Formats: sequence, C-alpha cells, structure tokens
Amino acid sequence: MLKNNPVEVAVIIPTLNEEEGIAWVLSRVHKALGELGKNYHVVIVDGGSTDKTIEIAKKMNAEVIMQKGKGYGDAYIQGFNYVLKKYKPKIIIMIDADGTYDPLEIPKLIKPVESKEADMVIGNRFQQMQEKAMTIVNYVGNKVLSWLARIMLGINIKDTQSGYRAISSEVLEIVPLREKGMPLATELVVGAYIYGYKLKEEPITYRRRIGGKSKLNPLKDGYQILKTIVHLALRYNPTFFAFTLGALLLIPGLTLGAYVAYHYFFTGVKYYIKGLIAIIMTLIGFQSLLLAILSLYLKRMELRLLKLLHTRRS
Ligand SMILES: Nc1nc2c(ncn2[C@@H]2O[C@H](COP(=O)(O)OP(=O)(O)O)[C@@H](O)[C@H]2O)c(=O)[nH]1
Ligand SMILES: [Mg+2]
Repeated sequence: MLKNNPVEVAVIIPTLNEEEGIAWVLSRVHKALGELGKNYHVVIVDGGSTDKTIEIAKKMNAEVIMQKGKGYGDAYIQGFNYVLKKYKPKIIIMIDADGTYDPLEIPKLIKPVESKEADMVIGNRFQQMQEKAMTIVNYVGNKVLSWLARIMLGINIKDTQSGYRAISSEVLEIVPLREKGMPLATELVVGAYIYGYKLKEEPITYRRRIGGKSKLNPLKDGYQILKTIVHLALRYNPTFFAFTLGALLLIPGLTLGAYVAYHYFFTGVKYYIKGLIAIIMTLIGFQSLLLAILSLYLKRMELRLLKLLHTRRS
C-alpha cells in the first residue's frame, strides 16, 4: 500500500490451511494490482490455520486478521466490515487462497465497476474450466443452483456461487449479509440484485486447487445454498411460488371440472364430491395466479423505483 494515499482497492482472502496456494495467489495479486497502478491493500481473514498460511501471508505483504467466528461467509462478513470501516476502499475484491482463481484476471473484473457499468462483477467459471477443476457433482450442483436463482428470482447470472468478484463498496454497505457458511456468495448476488444494483459476469479461468483440501461439503453446502435461495425468493419475489401453486391447482382443477361437467351433461352421472374439489382447486388456483401477476407488477415497480434511485444518486 502506498503511504498516505487512500486505498482504492481492498482484496479480501479467506484462508483455512492454504499454505500451498497462498504464496502463488498473493504474488499474482501484487503483480496484477501493481501493474494497474492502483493503491491497494490485501487483507487475509484466517479461520485458524494450523499450517504456515499466516506466516507466508505476513511475509508477502498482506495484513492478517483472525476470524472470530467460523465459516466462509462469516470470514467475509468480518473482512467486509473491517476494510469498509478502516480503509474505505472504492472497490473490494473477493478471491480464494487455493489458486483456483487467477489474480491476474483482477483487472478484467475491476474495469466495469470503475466505469460504473456494473456494481458487482462476478467471475463465471463455466467458460474456461481446467480439467478436474470442479467435480461432476459440484459442476451439476452449481449449474442447478444458478438456474434456480434465475427461475425463482429472475437473476440473469450463470454462476451465482462463484467466489471471484469485484464489488463496489456501496453494495456491501447496503446489502444485509447473514450467511455464515458457503451460501454467502449466493446471498450477496441475490441481495445486490434485490437492491437494484447492476450485476455483470465476466468469463474467468477456473483451475485445480494448488494443494490442500476443499472445505466445501457438496451435499450439506448444496442444501444450505438451496435453502438460502428458496428463503430469499419467498421473502423478496414470491411470483414463482404463487405461479407454481396456481398452475398446480388450476390445471388439474379445470381438468377435473371438465370431467364432472362432461358426465353431468352427457351421461347424467352427478359427481358431487369431485365437483366440489374441482371448484375449490380452480378457485384457489385462479387466485394464486392473480397473486402471481400482482406480485410481478409490484416487483417491476420496485425495480423501476430502485433504478431511479440509483441514477439519481450517481
Ligand atoms: N477464514 C476462513 N476461510 C475459509 C473457511 N472455509 C473456507 N475458507 C477459505 O475460503 C476459500 C474457499 O474455500 P474452498 O474450501 O476452496 O471452497 P471451494 O472453492 O468451494 O471448494 C479458501 O481460500 C478457503 O481457505 C472458513 O471457515 N474460514
Ligand atoms: Mg476452492
């Protein structure tokens, strides 16, 4: 960091026993940001590494702070609060310590934030993925979760779990973050979208871990991320659920109604219970659809208002 100059870019790296990857990551972070001529600062949030991670990081010009709680999300929340308060940077970079993301690609992520084209730029891992960089289970899981975020919330981002990002500080000051574990990455994308910030994706290379072990538990973390998406969708954008409920009731309700009506008029058989069920399903289904349409209009209105607010502010 250049003395007496305000920090423009803060890089936050969470670490938990990453002695094999950290040096490679830090040397390339310094190279990338040094060449850009930015006044930057690197903060490592360590979750209690028992190997040489901390020692190496300190030697390589990074500030190391110890994580108070536990988990990937908790480390980032602490790191965000720390740098926002202490350094007030314009842009914050999120990157892992295991060498899966290449710091030399930082300029590509920073540029759209600097030019105000986007408030958060997310590295999309799916376009240039090294062989075996991601297990098949993780690959499919990440695709499915990103797809769910799209259909449930309307977020047009192909890799919502990517941990490589450039973010305008304002986003982190405004968006509330609670997730202590891996779902933080998703919570941050969804939150930024809901608060009307502009999101952009840039293709990045995704590499195999340099060494050490992944802390991601595909089943447990995948389920947690799914829960996060569903909770956020229910809270902020219930259109999907209201529409699904409407369709699930209305289609069979109308079919059953047609069956009952056919028999009533053409065979003379009167199905009272079936008729009643058909009416109830149709009525609830129809109301759900109306609710879905209404919530869609409200969402659109909210997005328009937020857009207006953001343009006025910038
Ligand atoms: N401080 C801290 N860092 C963590 C924790 N869990 C994971 N990390 C770090 O977060 C980054 C991403 O974790 P990783 O295990 O590679 O997850 P994956 O990329 O999803 O397989 C790495 O740099 C880890 O060292 C944690 O509980 N605390
Ligand atoms: Mg990793």
